[in-house]
Formats: sequence, C-alpha cells, structure tokens
Amino acid sequence: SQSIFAALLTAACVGAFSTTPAPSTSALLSSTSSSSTQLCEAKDHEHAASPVYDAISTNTAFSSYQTRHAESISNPSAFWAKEAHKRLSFFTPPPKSHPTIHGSLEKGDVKFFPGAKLNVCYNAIDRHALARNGKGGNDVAMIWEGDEPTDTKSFTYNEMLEKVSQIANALKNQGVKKGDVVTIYMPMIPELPMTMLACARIGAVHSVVFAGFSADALGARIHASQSQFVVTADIGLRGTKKIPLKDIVNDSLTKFDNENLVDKVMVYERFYDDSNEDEETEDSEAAPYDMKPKDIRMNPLVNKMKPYCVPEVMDAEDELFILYTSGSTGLPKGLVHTTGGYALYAAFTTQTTFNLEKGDIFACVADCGWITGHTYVVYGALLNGGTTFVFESTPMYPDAGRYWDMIQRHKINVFYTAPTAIRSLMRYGDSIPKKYDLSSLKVLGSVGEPINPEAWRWYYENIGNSKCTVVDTYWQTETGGHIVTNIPGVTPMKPGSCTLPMYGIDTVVLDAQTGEVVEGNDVEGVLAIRQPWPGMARTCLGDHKRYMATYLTQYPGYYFTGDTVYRDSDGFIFVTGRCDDVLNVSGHRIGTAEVESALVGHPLVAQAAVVGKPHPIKGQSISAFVMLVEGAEESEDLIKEMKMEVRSGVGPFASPDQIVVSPSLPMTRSGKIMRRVLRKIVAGEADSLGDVSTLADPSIVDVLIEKAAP
Ligand code: 6R9
Repeated sequence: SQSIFAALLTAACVGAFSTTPAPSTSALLSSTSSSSTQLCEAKDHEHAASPVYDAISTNTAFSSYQTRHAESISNPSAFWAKEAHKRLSFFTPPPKSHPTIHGSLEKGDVKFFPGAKLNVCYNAIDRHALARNGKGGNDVAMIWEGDEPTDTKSFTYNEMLEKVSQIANALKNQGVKKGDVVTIYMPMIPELPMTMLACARIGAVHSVVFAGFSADALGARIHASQSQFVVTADIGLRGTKKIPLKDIVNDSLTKFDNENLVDKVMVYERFYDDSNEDEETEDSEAAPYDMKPKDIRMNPLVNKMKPYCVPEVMDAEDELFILYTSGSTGLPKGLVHTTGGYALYAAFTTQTTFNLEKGDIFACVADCGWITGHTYVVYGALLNGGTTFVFESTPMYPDAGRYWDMIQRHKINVFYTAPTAIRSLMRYGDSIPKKYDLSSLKVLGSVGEPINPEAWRWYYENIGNSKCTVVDTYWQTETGGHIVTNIPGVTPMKPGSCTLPMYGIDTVVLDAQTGEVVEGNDVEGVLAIRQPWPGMARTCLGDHKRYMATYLTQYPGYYFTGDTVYRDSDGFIFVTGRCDDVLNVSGHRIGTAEVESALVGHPLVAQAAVVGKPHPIKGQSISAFVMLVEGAEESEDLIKEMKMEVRSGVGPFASPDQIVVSPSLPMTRSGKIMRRVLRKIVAGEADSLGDVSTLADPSIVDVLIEKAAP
C-alpha cells in the first residue's frame, strides 16, 4: 500500500542523511523573530539551515515551533491580530472591539478583520518606497529576466510605484472601476505583475488566466467572470518560440457572448521601444498586430499617464482576485480571495517559510497564471519589502543550466520551483550545476506535487551543496499560501514529506468514509483543516453552493483539501494523492472532466474517460480511453485530431500522452465509469484491480489490459 511505500522511502532517506550536523541553537532561533516590514539584515554566509530529520526531540528550535504552533491554534484571533498589526499597514486598523475572525467553516462565511481598511498595492509598494525617510525607494523591488539571458531589467520601489501608478491610471482611463473584473492573459513580462498590482491599487479584481490556456478555456473564464476588460500582449516568448496571445484573445471573444461582453482589449507589445516614443501614437498604424476597434495600445497610453495614482481604500473583505482552477466537473471554478486575509497570509508565509531577510533576492520561477505566481512571485516578497525575481523563459533555454546560471548572475538567495523541473534537470547530470557558483543560495523550495526523495536529494546536494534548507511546501489555490511545510532552521526536513502544519493551521487526518478524526501516528486518511485561516478562499465566484459542497460540507466543520495523506510514525505528513478526479501533470492541476469534455468534442468520439498515469518526470501523464461512435475506425490521424481537440479545448499542457480506443469503457451497472480500474491498468498494476464484480461487463477488463497496459 502507499503508506508502506512512503514509510520505506522515509526510512531509506533519513538513514542517508542522518550524519548531517544540526546547526547551532542560536542560528536556529534567530530565524523566527524577524518582522516583515523590517526584515532582519542577513548575516553574511550565516544562513539558518535545518537539520535533516534526525533528532527532533533534542532540538530547541523544534520545541519553539511546537509552542508557537499550539498557541496559534488555541487562540487564532490573538495570533492573527498580532501578525496583521506587525505585517500590514491599515488606513483603518481592525476595530479593537471586534474579534479578528468572523464566521465559521460550518457556515462557510469566514471573514478576517471586516471593517478594517487597507490597500494591498500600497502595502506591497508605497510603504517600502517611503521607508527610511524615502531611502527605501532605492531598494530593488523586482528583477526581471526575459527569454534571452541578456534581456534583464530591474525596478526600484520608486520605479515600481511610478510604473504601477501609470498602469493604474491607464486602466482607469479606459473605464475600469473599483469592483470590475479585469482578465489578464499575459506572458511573464514585468507588466504582468505590475498590472496585477495596478488592479489592486484601484480596487479592480484581477483574474489572471495562464497564457498556456487555449482560446476556448480563456473564453470560458472571461464569460464566467463577466469580465468587460482584457489585458494581454501581442506575443509571448518561450525559448525563442512566439506564442500569438493576441490572436488567441481575438478567438476567445468569438466564444459565448464575449464579443458583446468585453469592452476593451488592452494590448502590451513585447518589443515596444520606449525610446521611439515620439513617433508612437496610441492608435498608430504601426501596431505590430492587427488592431481591432476595441484594442488599446497599452505602452504609449501608460507612458503618458501621471506617475502617481491614489490607492483605493478597500475593506479587508473586499475581493482582491479570482483565480480559476480545476475541480471534478468541467466547469472552471473561480476561487475568490479577499484583501486583508490574503495579504497577511502571503506576507506571513513568505517570510516564515523562506526565512526571508532584508536584501534577499527571492526567485519563484512559477508563472503568474497559477496561484504560486500570485502569492510568491507578486505579493509575498513585495509585501515583505524584498526583491522578487521574475522569469519569462523556460529552464531548458538556451540549455539545461539556465536556472543555475541565473542564480549565479543575480546572486539569488531563495529559489523556488516544482519537482517536475528538478526531475527533468537531473537527467542532464551533476556536471551542469557544478559549473556555476550557487553559494548565494540559502533556501530551496519545492511546490506543486510531492517531491520524490531521489529528486529531493539531488536538489539538496547538487543545488544546495548540502547546506541549504529544502522546504517542501504543500498548499493549494484555495489555501492562498503554504499550509503544510517545514521551516528553515526551525523544523526538520524529511525528504518526501511536506512535514508539519504552518502556524495557525490546524490540520487533521480524517477517515474518508466516516469523517472521524484519525488520531495517532502511522495512519492514513484525507487531509482536512479544523479552523479558518486568513488566506483561505472565501467562495467560488457566483457559486457559493459549489464552494460549500466541494470544501466545507463533505466533512462538516472542516475544510477538505481533496488530498489523501499518510502521517508517519513521527507525525510527519506525506501527500499520497488526490481523492477526486483531479490530475497533476508537471505541477499543473488539470480536471479529468475538462479533458474528457474536450475529447467528446470530436464528432467521432462517443465517450471518454481520462486517468493519470505515473510519469518519471511529469509526476503524472494523461491517459485517455475513448469509445468511438458506431462505424468510426481507429487511425493515426484520428488520434492526432483527438489530441488537437484537447489542445484547443484546454491547452497544450493538457494533451494526453496516450489515447486508447476501446470498444467500451468499464462501467458499473449504475452507469459510472470505474476510473480506478483504468488507473491500475495504465500503471501496470492490473494484477491488483480489486473488486470488479459491479461492472456491467467485466470482460472488458481483459480487452483494456491487452490494449493499454505498459
Ligand atoms: C500550490 C499549488 C494543489 C494540489 C494539492 C496537491 C498538490 C501542491 C504539494 C502537493 C504534495 C506538495 N500539491 N503542493 N502535493 N506536496 N508540496 O500547487 O496549487 O495548483 O491548486 O494544486 O497540488 O494535490 O491539492 P494548485
């Protein structure tokens, strides 16, 4: 079973690392006490490191974790009130007479500090620019590196304030008002984080759609959020390849009623040259794309705007952004995050998990189209007054040394990526990272899926030189920030385990069937959370019922993560998989239903069932089983066409690796597809299919094994 597998892996890895010396107690303790707005000065080369799991019982820092964690969940209102006071600037502070936390998980009406007023953009930029009598304005807020390693830019806090203000003024100029939803479909250029911050500044709600999504998927998200404004760029660049984003936006407007819905399409130009400004006009014929009547050339418009925009006064519970994610149905699910709680949790977790210190360069190489990009590229480091590093290209361009080259050139201190990237870079061998000076690093992060101990070890030894803490951060779009992770210098590392709950997070393991709390260690179940926390999504846009049904009423009184876990004999958490029909391909969360509905969009496909298959680099790859309509013949061209359906229905990243045409699918007598059987078959575990007696036609199993087993 999975638990035994996890236990064996743990035993093997702990053994391998048990000789690593634990850092001194003072080093361990110093990392917990720094405040975000006034980050501690980093002491040269005296980075706090964690022991690899060996001696938690004798570790003073670990007992400080236990004490602080216990306090944080026994009196969460006091804990979060204190953190909010320390980490955020309010126009109107949380009213003293009110409790911090309102509502409950049972009722699904959680609020943090309602009535308090603040602006997230002001917190991320202005107050750092104003700090130290304005000297803070010269600190570097953002370093950007484009597709070409030579294409870099950096922005001080003063420059960020000006540029974001100009973009905010441009949005206003085009009619965007407080509360409006702005869809952002952009490549990773500096204007992407800046546009998100500009929305926050004027109280507009950003809805970033990952620029790998197809026109259909983008169109569905524009429609679902009733967004009248779209911000995009003419093209995106990835490893010299040009992605025609503007054409995709044009196409997305032909879906639903979007042509009538969308008022303005604001277009940045990837190669706009500011120095030619005099010759450029907003409606120039020279636009490098076919301009439509709704299109606005953003660069010249932004450049002529005033460099200051008054930040809107927002309630702590006003919406900050929507982010769509995959669930068990084909419909996109727009999670809503609000202002005060999200900002607090982004600031708090960034500093705590990465031990962020003053002057640190923090590189999260995720795309802003995912929650990791929201919390840890845009908001987290800036709310702490740190320097965020924004990356446009891919880890493979121009070669597999790109990440390590960037770390060397920019002296990056914290580097945060996904296991799939680590696994693919590992294949190129140890000699590649050895060519670079990686000594600036102190914390390495992993996110998006479980990291297998082999990849963990490679990352720890070859990138971190066995000196950096590797943090395995478990969280979700819904949680806003890390909910289970180790903490540098405070809690031990255990390869393959995301370890222990964050402060303020009251995790429990529940029995999936009975919903009872599973006590003790060496146990399995589903992961749930017993108390509200500031970063939790408050609702699904326009569908609070779905929010309740997916997260809160399955196990009343708990937030349900949808993940199954094993808690080992030391109480450390290992995520073992999902209990819903959500796949994780290269750290991308993909709903089986979305892929299936794209497949049945092909006129010759009658029915489709999609499952994940274990993949050595991507974590999971997609296997699809399809039944064709009467009389249709299987052919190579047809398989290609089906893949095209998925590329255009969802996006290229969701394309199935394997499509199996089958005479029928394993249906139960009540008409449900038994995906469990398909999962086992593609994983090569057909000898342990379990009970298939409820299948309408059990003989189909042998046919499928014959066709699909590896
Ligand atoms: C942040 C993010 C969430 C799902 C989550 C889980 C998986 C994320 C993980 C992890 C094991 C980790 N997941 N981090 N599993 N260890 N460190 O990825 O958000 O895209 O919403 O995905 O990803 O299954 O439920 P999101």
